[in-house]
Amino acid sequence: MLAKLTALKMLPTLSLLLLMAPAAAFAEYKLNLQLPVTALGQTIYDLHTIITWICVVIFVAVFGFMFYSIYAHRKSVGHKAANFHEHFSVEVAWTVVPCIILIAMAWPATRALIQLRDTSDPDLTIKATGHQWKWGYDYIKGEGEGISFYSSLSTPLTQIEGKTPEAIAARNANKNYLLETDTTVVVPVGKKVRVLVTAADVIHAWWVPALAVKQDAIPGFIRDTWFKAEKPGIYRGQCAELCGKNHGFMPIVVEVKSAADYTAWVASQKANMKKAAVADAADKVWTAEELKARGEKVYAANCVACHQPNGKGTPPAFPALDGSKMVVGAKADQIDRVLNGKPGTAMSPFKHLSDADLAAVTTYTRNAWGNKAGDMVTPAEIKTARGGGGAPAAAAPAAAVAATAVLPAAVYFDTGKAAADADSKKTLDDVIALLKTNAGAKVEVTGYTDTTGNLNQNMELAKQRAVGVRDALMAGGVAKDRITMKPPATVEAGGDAKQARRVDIKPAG
Ligand code: HEC
Ligand SMILES: [Cu+2]
Repeated sequence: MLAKLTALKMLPTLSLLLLMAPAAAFAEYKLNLQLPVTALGQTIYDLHTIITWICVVIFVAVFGFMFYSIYAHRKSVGHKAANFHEHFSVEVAWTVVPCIILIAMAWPATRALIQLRDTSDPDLTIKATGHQWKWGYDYIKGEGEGISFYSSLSTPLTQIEGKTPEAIAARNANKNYLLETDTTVVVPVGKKVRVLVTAADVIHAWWVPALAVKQDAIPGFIRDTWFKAEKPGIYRGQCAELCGKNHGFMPIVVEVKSAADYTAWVASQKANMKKAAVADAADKVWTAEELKARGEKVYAANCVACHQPNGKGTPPAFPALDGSKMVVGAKADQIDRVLNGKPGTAMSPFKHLSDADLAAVTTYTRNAWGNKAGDMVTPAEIKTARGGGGAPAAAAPAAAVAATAVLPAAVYFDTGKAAADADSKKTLDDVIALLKTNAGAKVEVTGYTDTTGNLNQNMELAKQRAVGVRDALMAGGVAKDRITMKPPATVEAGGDAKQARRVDIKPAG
């Protein structure tokens, strides 16, 4: 009897032990959140810990009290039930005490939530766009502005399929299995990074636990979040929204670097972009060999996951390109399939690759393995297929434009107006005149906004102003394919409001 009683009295202690046991038993499997590397992340982590313990204490106290009461006052020991109703002080106590506990928990939690939403005054802004199934990144403000790339899963398909003992061993040894990408988001340490999150097809979510960010990416909307990493390192995350069959195959890797390393990274990215722009100049004459060599790389980076390095695919899910009638057949069909994909299948559009990359990869597949089409696809053919239309632009160098005093030009808008102000009409006329005399010159158009007010509305207005400028240029006789529309950019809040309602026209390239 007494033994039974002590055992029962120990129940709460036992349940607490049970709660903690797994942590001791599987030390290498962490049963907690990832360690945060941002101050706000630490706040969230601490909140989670303290609130969990508050819950544990309440749980133990309530159940301890309940079990004790049931046991000590049972009928078999002759206990007589007390019979009272409406005990004023008890009722007040059990209303007030939980209220105080709830407020004590909600207060710091709300403060953290408000901080979480405060995306003002970032040092740099990056746009993350979810695609089925990869992430696209555009650095749109701050050092690194203009850098833009895609980031795809880099875990080899053999490891994912695990068909051989070697592949399974490799998978087991791979610490970053399904958490590794071909390119990484690089950011400087100790700087406030604002991330604009959106999606191109279905809802995704940008989630990096160590940075305490998790934001849904919704097509047609721009949401934002931020983080300020306090420790250099590599932090991994995933898409956190069930976004289709390869939902688990679009990880996120953020590399936090020191200021100097970040600057070096920006410089190397920009140098690569310049090199690529020079290498892909519209007037470049490609040889079949050059295209094939480049195509092999493009294929390795974009197509092997499904069509395999040997071009055999994994039928029936992924058809072989080696020996495919479409690949060695009419160029136009193949270009269309690669450019636009096939809706409803895993063959998604590859429009985001450059003309040169697409020409290279189609040329490569037409002539690799057993395929012997013996011809080549040029970037100009891709351009035509894109609907860019017409003959390639006459080869007047863009530098001719940069050398004049007209560009870059800024067109200003009055508050709330969709039409340019009077001075700017003259600027537009100058730009049109300039473009008429430089037949090959192209321009980039960027609308600006600031960080005050409603972000989506601002972005929409900036876009409308940019479209207004493009339409004005087109009305002046400038062909549409000579105007590249850039994503809206932001100026610092608190600056000259006029600058936040401008549209820049810059020489392209
Ligand atoms: C995510 C998987 C995936 C990736 C990556 C992929 N494809 Fe495909 N591809 C497919 C599927 C699935 C089909 C079959 C579509 C269908 O049902 O007709 C296909 C079909 C094709 C076809 C038509 C073949 C035929 O005989 O009908 C070509 C050409 C092709 N892909 C080229 C490429 C190229 C080039 C790349 C890289 C730039 C690429 N694919 C990347 C999945 C993929
Ligand atoms: Cu996703």
